Amino acid sequence: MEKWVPLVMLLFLYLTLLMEAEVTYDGRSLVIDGHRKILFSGSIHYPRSTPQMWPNLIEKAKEGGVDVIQTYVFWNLHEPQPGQYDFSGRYDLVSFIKEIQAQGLYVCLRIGPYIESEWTYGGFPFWLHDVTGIVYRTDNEPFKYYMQNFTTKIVNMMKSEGLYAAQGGPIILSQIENEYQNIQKSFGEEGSRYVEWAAEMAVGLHTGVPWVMCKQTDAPDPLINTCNGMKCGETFTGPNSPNKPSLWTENWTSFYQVYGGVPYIRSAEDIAFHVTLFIARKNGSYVNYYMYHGGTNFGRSSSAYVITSYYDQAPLDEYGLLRQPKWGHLKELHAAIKSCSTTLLQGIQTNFSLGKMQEGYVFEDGDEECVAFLVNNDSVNKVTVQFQSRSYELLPKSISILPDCQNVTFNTANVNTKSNKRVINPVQSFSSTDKWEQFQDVIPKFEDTLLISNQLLEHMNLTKDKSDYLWYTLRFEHNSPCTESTLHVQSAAHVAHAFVDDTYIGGAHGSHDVKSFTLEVPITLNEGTNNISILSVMVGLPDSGAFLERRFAGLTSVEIQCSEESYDLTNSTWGYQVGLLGEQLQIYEEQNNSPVEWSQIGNTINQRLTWYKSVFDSPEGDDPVALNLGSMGKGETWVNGQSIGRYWILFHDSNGQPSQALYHVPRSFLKDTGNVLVVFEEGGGDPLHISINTVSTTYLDDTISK
Ligand SMILES: *[C@@H]1O[C@H](CO)[C@@H](O)[C@H](O)[C@H]1NC(C)=O
Ligand SMILES: *[C@@H]1O[C@H](CO)[C@@H](O)[C@H](O)[C@H]1NC(C)=O
Ligand SMILES: *[C@@H]1O[C@H](CO)[C@@H](O)[C@H](O)[C@H]1NC(C)=O
Ligand SMILES: *[C@@H]1O[C@H](CO)[C@@H](O)[C@H](O)[C@H]1NC(C)=O
Ligand SMILES: *[C@@H]1O[C@H](CO)[C@@H](O)[C@H](O)[C@H]1NC(C)=O
Ligand SMILES: *[C@@H]1O[C@H](CO)[C@@H](O)[C@H](O)[C@H]1NC(C)=O
Ligand SMILES: *[C@@H]1O[C@H](CO)[C@@H](O)[C@H](O)[C@H]1NC(C)=O
Ligand SMILES: CC(=O)N[C@H]1CO[C@H](CO)[C@@H](O)[C@@H]1O
Ligand SMILES: CC(=O)N[C@H]1CO[C@H](CO)[C@@H](O)[C@@H]1O
Repeated sequence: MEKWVPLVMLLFLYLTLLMEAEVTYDGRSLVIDGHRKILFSGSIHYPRSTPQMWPNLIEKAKEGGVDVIQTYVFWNLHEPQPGQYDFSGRYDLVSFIKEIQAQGLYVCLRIGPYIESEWTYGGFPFWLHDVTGIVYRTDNEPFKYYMQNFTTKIVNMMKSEGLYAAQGGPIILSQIENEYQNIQKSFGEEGSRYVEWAAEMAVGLHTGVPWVMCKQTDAPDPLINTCNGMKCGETFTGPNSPNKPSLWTENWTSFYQVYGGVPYIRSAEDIAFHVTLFIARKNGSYVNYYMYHGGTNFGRSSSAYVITSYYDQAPLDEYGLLRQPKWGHLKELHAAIKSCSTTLLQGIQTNFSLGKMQEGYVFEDGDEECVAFLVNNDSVNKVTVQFQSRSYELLPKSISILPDCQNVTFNTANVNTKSNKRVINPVQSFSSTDKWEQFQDVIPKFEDTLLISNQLLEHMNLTKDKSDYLWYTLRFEHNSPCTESTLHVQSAAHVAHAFVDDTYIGGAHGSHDVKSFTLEVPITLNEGTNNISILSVMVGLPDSGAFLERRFAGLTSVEIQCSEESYDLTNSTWGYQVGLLGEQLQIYEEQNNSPVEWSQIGNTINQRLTWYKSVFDSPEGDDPVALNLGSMGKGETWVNGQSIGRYWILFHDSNGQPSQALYHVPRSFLKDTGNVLVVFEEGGGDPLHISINTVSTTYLDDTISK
């Protein structure tokens, strides 16, 4: 036996050597195993879908001509408390990467660990806020300690699973920090020192693959500065060294959507134009679509005012279905570029004018190989240009690709893929009152509150992101007669609902762009004690900007105007309660013994602070499932104890429509029968008109596709 061991080991060593890929770069591209590569990459974030969806999403990306899957790493999910880690279920980063590897694609791992990404607190775990002396993202010892600790944890995990290309794994590229240049000025010298430190720290982890810093023009060697944006073919100032390639880490396929906003539709033609321009004009050799699949911000994971559906307009929609013609048009573009990538990567680039608004780019490799791009930047007129004594008609705002400098194989404005549209099939309704039970949440009494302070405390510092909700409650003694009294509340974010005794008197909210707001409502005061309670609500934590640790949310001043008198209650004695009773009791969990008495619902709709519960069977088939919550107001929904996200129907967009009415319920959250649906309604809604739907797409000539 013993004799065999060295032989087996040798064989094993030989096999691993065969598979190990060295990743370096030069002025043209990443160099994998000695070969330059043009790579198309697509962002898919593992916690925004489910492990059951991953294989299909990756397969569709691969079929669409994507070579690399790019993902952020979500620190707040993985380290909910310092030193306590969670990599289970949707958070299973290693399984996600192994699935990508199994399908033969590469990975770009953007560790951050600051990620922004419209993710609550930009991906930071909230406990960082309470670390003594911390200032995020600058030359600050406590911050650097935790950043290095988490980055090291992830890198070591990848290494121990053999996931770096240098070990035979799929990871070819990694990212430290994220668009730091946006805030660097706020930190002066300390900011520059931090960039140096972050680069050195990352390189010191010896992953064997290059690191990038995106939107960081001065990324220190050997890190590569990369471009984020919609038009990197026009905006990118280029690599900061001739030895570094032009890489585009975020080419936005759409834009994230906020409550009150409308979807940002970016056409397939426009994306194709700018991707091609980046390759032709900037020698671009890596383009990542942000997002290729956006998915869902489950639970309370979205950042301030960002809706639950994420980049639904991406080539794969929220449900993972092809969005056509985007997916198909980009697939054709990828094939056209790949057909001539050797020439693009080895050839010499020249450019020339073809007219006032027309230009050409040619890549020539010796006398044999030649690739041309003919650009028409006129967005109105098509034009005919002469190139190498042949005529070419160029469509408005388009680029023609000529892999042999003769024949056009692709024009960015000429879409051959058929368009499709989404079909929503209602399969179940909840229209009868006996399908529902309800539980009325309770407005806390001042004397029951556990925390008292004689000032208005900051919202996030109390909730620690364990809940969206914070009650501010006080007793107001009042003995003089008073006509036309009003309550004035100022809040720094995001929503406030005011109650006197148990009666609702009014509410107000801010928006993504203007977070502060004023609530001004008439109030009828009793002689004697008045119990005033204000529910402050956040819709996700902020995710960007300098000094995130110092942000202020919640109430900033409260005043009662009574006849000529004005009572400033800002520094009165306030009692606080974090979260709702139903949240504390976790009544959305699947339980045999409910901790509360659920009651039959009456005919009353539009009740505030009400929990609703029902049961439903899984729709037949495999089509994705969605709840239509269009009849509700604002709140959060759970299916079998798992939160499918916040909803906010009452916040209409400029067309008078809710920004999102349909909410994805992943198939893997469902059982065949007896699924428990729990809805917490904050603003008043009608549960009888909620419906269960399946989602599919149809091509505009009516053939159903998946
Ligand atoms: C990270 O911090 C934890 C404690 O929170 C410690 O156990 C661990 O050793 C640290 N890891 C590194 C790589 O510093
Ligand atoms: C592209 O590469 C060519 C060499 O083939 C070089 O002359 C040119 O300056 C590069 N263009 C850009 C924008 O980097
Ligand atoms: C070639 O491209 C460069 C950079 O975009 C531009 O400044 C120059 O005018 C172009 N040359 C011609 C002949 O169009
Ligand atoms: C096209 O024209 C616009 C102005 O209309 C300009 O901003 C842009 O840089 C031009 N792009 C190219 C590729 O020439
Ligand atoms: C957060 O609350 C703690 C008490 O719980 C207090 O000591 C601290 O000053 C507060 N921090 C901020 C930034 O409000
Ligand atoms: C205010 O709350 C106190 C204690 O909870 C209660 O005794 C009193 O009746 C309430 N006042 C009114 C007007 O409801
Ligand atoms: C409330 O107290 C704070 C300090 O605790 C003070 O700065 C502020 O001026 C006071 N506001 C009012 C309206 O009295
Ligand atoms: C860097 C960059 O190109 N940013 C652009 C991204 O797209 C938006 C919307 O079109 C532009 O406003 C930015 O300038
Ligand atoms: C594959 C292909 O279409 N080749 C054509 C390219 O253009 C030349 C000259 O215009 C034709 O002769 C080829 O047949």
